[in-house]
Amino acid sequence: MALLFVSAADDPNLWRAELARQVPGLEVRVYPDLGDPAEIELALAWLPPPGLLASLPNLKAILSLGAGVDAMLNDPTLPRDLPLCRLVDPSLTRTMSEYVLLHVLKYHRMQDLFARDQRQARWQLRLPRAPATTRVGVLGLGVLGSDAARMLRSHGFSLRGWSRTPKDLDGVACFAGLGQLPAFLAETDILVCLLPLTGETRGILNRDLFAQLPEGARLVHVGRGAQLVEADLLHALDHGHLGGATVDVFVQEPLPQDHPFWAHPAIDITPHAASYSEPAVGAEVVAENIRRFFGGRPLQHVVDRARGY
Ligand code: NDP
Ligand code: OXD
Repeated sequence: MALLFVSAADDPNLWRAELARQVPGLEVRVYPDLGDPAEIELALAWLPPPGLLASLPNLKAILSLGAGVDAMLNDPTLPRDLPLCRLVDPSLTRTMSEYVLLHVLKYHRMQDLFARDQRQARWQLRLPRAPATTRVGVLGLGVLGSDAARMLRSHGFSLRGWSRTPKDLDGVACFAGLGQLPAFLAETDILVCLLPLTGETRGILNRDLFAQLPEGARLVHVGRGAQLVEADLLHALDHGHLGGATVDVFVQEPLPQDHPFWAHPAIDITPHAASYSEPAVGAEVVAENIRRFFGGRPLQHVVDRARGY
């Protein structure tokens, strides 16, 4: 029995060493060196080539190396009857919350405006305000969204959050469902998107949604590229309704060289780098699922395929 590791974004040697330490005896093969495909029962994967997992005749479970599993679910050949587990990892959560805090603080402290002033050699005093005067809204209150909301709350920001089903989070005004989305948006100065990509969230960051935000609102987008209608963001920024955007995820990754986001003065870009799963930490979570698999116990963080996340 072997586990196949497939990822162009993660270091296979670090993961192999950590998994060997935590699950003695586990054989880890690194794609594309499959060996005998019939011996592979587990796959640990981030963006596997479409069709690869379907070609493993004895695969029993798929463990995602990412929190979002939309790309795997979009592969029509993905075996339907196998459990698919997403990554829920404290190091991924911490690094994401740090990223969100960093960029919310950037807007709250007007660092984006100071940067623009600097490019024009303009000396302009802008006085800081109390965090409670900045209203941050988090789309998605799952593992990542709720942690980011908690961290922002502890810095004193005024917090609201939106999810599919109702939530109760200390110090966070919670809204749920499409019916409550307008009320959530109307009082959000900085909008953070931490939604999974599903049929319902594809294209959700569009002209109509931006128009419901207060004038000058900022966007921090860390969900998935296809949630954002890129032309609508450019329109909202260029017509002054939105004041700035930080974008980590894109319809096409890597972002093409000639994409208008690169040079836009009101857009900050990072290359899908908001968060990171440290192998030593991520492997602990994965190892627990591998032990559960061997022991015939229920796996953790199994994706609800009907829901799409
Ligand atoms: P979770 O599954 O834990 O949480 C998802 C949240 O989104 C839940 O609160 C859920 O609501 C809400 N949601 C889903 N669909 C809808 C909808 N139609 N309307 C309103 N709310 C909805 O996911 P995570 O927090 O772990 O991750 C979220 C996403 O972050 C990932 O799917 C991925 O796309 C992105 N991500 C990006 C990274 C990056 O580096 N940029 C890194 C890691 C993740 P409910 O609670 O009611 O079910
Ligand atoms: C993701 C991840 O889902 O990096 O984007 O975990």
